[in-house]
Amino acid sequence: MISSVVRRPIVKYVTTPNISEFWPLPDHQGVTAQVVIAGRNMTSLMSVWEPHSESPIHSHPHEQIGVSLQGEAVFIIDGTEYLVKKGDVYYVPPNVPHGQRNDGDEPVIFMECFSPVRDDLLQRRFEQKIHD
Ligand code: NI
Repeated sequence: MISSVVRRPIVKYVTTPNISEFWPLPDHQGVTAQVVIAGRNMTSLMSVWEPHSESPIHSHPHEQIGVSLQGEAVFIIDGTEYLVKKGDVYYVPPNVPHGQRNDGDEPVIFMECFSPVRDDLLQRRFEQKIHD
């Protein structure tokens, strides 16, 4: 039997990121972020990487797919470095060690999606396994 119950959406359908709501991403240097949309099965994050900022090498069970909206950065994925330029799209498989850094003099902006939901980021935390 098909339910006629319409489930209430848990997010707005359309939203505009507000730069004033960005918060520092723990364990990162020079990175601020905002959860743009919290979906049922995925989390969308926008992040701003100041010049010479970087993340730790870390891993998480979530798939991570993103695009550079501005600037270029180096991704280290499973030990290999990749240059991600404006408009480039990247994919990080689950549980693969990775990190990012901005070697340039311009801020970099990423829009990313994680699946499943990043509960830690919804609570403004960063609780991934950090690798030496
Ligand atoms: Ni990650």
